[in-house]
Amino acid sequence: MNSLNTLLFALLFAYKLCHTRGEGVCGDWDAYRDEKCLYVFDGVGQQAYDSAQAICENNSATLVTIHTAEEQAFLTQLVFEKRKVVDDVWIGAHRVGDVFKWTTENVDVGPYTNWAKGMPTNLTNERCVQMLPKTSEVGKWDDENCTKRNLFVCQKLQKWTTDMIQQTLLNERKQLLEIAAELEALKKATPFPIGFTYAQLPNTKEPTALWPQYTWKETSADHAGVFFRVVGGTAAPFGQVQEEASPRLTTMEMTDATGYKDKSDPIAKGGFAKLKVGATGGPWYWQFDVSNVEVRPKNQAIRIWTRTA
Ligand SMILES: [Ca+2]
Repeated sequence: MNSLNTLLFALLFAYKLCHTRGEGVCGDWDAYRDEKCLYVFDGVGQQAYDSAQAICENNSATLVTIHTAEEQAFLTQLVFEKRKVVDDVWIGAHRVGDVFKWTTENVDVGPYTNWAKGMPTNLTNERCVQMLPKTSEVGKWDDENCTKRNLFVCQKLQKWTTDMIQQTLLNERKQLLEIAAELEALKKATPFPIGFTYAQLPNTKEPTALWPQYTWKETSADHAGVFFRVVGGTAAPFGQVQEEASPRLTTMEMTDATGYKDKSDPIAKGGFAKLKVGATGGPWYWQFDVSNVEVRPKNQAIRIWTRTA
């Protein structure tokens, strides 16, 4: 298994762990994914923040912490809809100096936050964080005096039995093998291998914008000004540049009544043909202008790109 597959294995394993439901391991607590068991303490009366934390600890738990919008949504639903709480509820964050921290994890709150409008007020005596029950801002956070008495939510890690772990691992292994096979197929199906050439027509996006996951280099200069034609017929061999050519005046020749013949020098492209036209009273010369324009069909310049990485 290469390093990409190893990484994928680890990520998928972590992902699946998070998505395996934790029912049955939390008893009368509520399972959040397979991470936590949550309990809304609404039967022990409202408590000050420290007291709420102590009650959690007596239950081998801590006040709840929230790190994602999904976690918040689950908690909001659990507390205010399922348990129908109508009061403010402590969560496990408090302010130290200017910074809010998750109390038991001792890490700063964020980057996910869910402050109510205008919160935190950061008043000197408002150092603990509660969730609000009001419909307009249900689940939103507000800093509040830690001595205020609130309901509260405790969390603890789920404890898995070895049977659960084994069954999960077996299921994961089976799915991972299937996914690894799909990944292999996908890798083979990469649409643009390195070296792939892309012709960019006018008014279309550059491949660097269309497929930014690849590295592209403009290679127009390798083909500057050149038209393309299919090999065969009077075309040059594959890959060889055939210099331009067009029918044009190259020599002038004349014969007069006496049989006198004269012939011009070879006429350079874009040059003049000079030819003597009379032996007596002359000589006289005609000059013929030869144009120096390439023969070309109507055309529009394009760009060529090559994928380099
Ligand atoms: Ca406040």
